[in-house]
Amino acid sequence: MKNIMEQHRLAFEEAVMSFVPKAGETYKLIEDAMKYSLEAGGKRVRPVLTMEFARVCGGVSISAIPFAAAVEFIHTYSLIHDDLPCMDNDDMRRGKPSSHIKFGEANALLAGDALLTHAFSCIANSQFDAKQIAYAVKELADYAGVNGMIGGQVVDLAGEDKELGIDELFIMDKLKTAALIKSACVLGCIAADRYDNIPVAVEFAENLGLAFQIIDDILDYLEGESNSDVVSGKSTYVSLLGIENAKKMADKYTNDALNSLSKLDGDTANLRDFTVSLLNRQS
Ligand code: GRG
Repeated sequence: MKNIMEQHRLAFEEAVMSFVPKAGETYKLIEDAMKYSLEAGGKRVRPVLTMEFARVCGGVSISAIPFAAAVEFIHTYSLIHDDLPCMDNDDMRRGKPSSHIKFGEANALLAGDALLTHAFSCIANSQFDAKQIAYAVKELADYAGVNGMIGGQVVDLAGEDKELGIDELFIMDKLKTAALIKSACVLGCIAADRYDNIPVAVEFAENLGLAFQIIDDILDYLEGESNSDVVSGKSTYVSLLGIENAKKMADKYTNDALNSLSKLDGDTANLRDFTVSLLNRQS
């Protein structure tokens, strides 16, 4: 029997393409571009967190899939835009040519825009009641917006011209990485009507998000010259703290995330295993 997070992932994979809108024949290219970037290859960390938070909070994991899809759509749009020549200029994503390499820069920009816009349609057209829908839209917009992922990306871009200190790095990653992970956990609570669990979900997600980003930096460093952030000389936890201290920092935030989970009253065993598995991941 597969573990529960793997079951969530498989259920999500089966459903995710059904959330992509059908485009008219003349402009079907946009549907193809959305599907291309959404196709399997991503780890689906955020959607499985939404589904598991819904379950831990007493809801049904598969009924949270429209919320999980919304978060994954936003995540995928951010990756498409991040790969563009005007941002990180990466030719490969999830083991395939990036969207702009495959479809051209303008269509990649539009595919990202379409995913961003449609994320809110996934929520608005879901089976949840009006309060849940309104709350989910507000939370996702806030975490993906100016004081969330977008703000983090602005700090990241500023870091191309000057070295960021460790405090700025934390500010950047709380926004760029942890904010969307927060939205995933919060939307799971909303799907189960457990608004009271949101503060703990946010605390857990901030710790997990920081651990996740520090590990991402460590993996990039180990990849060496094939990684654009390493080659461009951007500040990272590894460049500022050294590899051993970066590993200790990832351990610390993983433990903090596990401590946050102790404050939830549901069965958090799967979330615990998942948190530890992200610390030990190789990609
Ligand atoms: C362009 C608005 C805008 C934002 C971009 C998400 C992002 C901000 C940039 C992507 C680059 C990056 C390293 C972001 C940090 C978050 C992160 C580690 C993203 C990768 O997430 P994974 O590992 O990716 O979950 P997969 O492919 O597995 O879904």
